[in-house]
Amino acid sequence: MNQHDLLNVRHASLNEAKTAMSDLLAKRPSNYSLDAPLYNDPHMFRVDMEEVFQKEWLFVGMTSEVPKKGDYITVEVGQNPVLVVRDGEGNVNAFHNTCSHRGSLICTEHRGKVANLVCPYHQWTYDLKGNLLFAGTEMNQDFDKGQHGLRPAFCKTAGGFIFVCLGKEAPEDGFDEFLETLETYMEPYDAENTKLAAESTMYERANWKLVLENNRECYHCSASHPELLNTLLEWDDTEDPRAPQDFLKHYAEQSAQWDAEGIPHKLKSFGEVQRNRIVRMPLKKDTKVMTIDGSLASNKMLGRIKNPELGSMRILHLPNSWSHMQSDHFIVFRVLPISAQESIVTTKWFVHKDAVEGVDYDPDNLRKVWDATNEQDKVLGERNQLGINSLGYRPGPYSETYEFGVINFLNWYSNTIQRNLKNK
Ligand code: 3BY
Ligand code: FES
Ligand code: FE
Repeated sequence: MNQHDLLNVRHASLNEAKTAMSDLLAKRPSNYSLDAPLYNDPHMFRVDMEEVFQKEWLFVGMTSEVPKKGDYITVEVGQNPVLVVRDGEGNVNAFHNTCSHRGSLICTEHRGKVANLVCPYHQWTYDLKGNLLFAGTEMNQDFDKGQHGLRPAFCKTAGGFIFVCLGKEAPEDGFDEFLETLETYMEPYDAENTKLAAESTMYERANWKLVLENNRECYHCSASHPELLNTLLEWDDTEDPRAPQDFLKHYAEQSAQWDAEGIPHKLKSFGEVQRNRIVRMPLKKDTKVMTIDGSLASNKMLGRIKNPELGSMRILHLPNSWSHMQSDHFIVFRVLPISAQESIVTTKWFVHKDAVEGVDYDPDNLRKVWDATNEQDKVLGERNQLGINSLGYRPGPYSETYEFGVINFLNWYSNTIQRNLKNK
């Protein structure tokens, strides 16, 4: 496709965009970056929203953010406001955050606590399972409350993670198997007994896929992430062919201890082309966690953990999350698209629920490395977007050793879009 053809794509209607997208994806070389419209065209973006973000499982938050009955968080998946609330039985439920009366938002904050879900417009009131309890006294006599509950979204939790799916049906693709393993790998952390210690919300002028691509490789790390590289080893997993002898020795020593302590660490991957993966990676020798100097950030270790050197357990969930679980705190990342060239990246740091701010941990120290790293990655992503918008942009080749994670991500993306477009 030449640049003129690519520009024509910008004017296509949504259906034409779907056809154009299928064609672009079907003929793309899988080791090359995508054609520009897939990163910057508003119609293509709508297809991403319909076929990926409105159909696939998404990471939204952690169960410890809604520890008690009536605690809720809200999240915006494109134009879809979603609310996630803990009910009286301890279950976490997700609903479209839109009232069954005339559609107003119900929960207007990003987190809070309620007895029931009360719409601020005309006070229709729903219980924590989404049943309509009260619709004022003004409705007709034949009004059936049973027909007007909140619209649920699929919601699953495992190992403290909350996932939602806005589709008509929830895709499987190894997801339950991933959740079972997540439960096992997260057991030492007792994520339910953690608390949110710090949060950052970053607005980035970059397509969501550029944010993900950037995260899926460390090719850029040595030039851009001095703070992160105080502790992070650049290999993406312990089977990385680039890993040198001294890394393998360090890993052998650490993993022998982890095995003795019953701490899971082996690489597991699920679904198509590693849609989900979990692996524990050691951090650099003589460092414990991702702080500036590698020393612990909190005095209270998580869960049943005794060994401060648990490296970082990395959990990937395409399309929108990665994380770093360490001995004294963990960090989760969530990407949500706003438009073709805008995304929101949310980072949250969790510590033991009994750790006391200012006594056991200093939030500034806790977040310093990843605040710096996120800022650096934002600049990289935004520059990437600007260059891709140029008439001079042509898809370029990925390094198969350094950028295999990017190749996997785009293969997952491409397969998912093509499959979902066919299944409609
Ligand atoms: O967060 C990660 O998974 C790392 C850090 C930078 C690149 N990425 C592979
Ligand atoms: Fe919610 Fe009217 S829109 S009560
Ligand atoms: Fe980075």
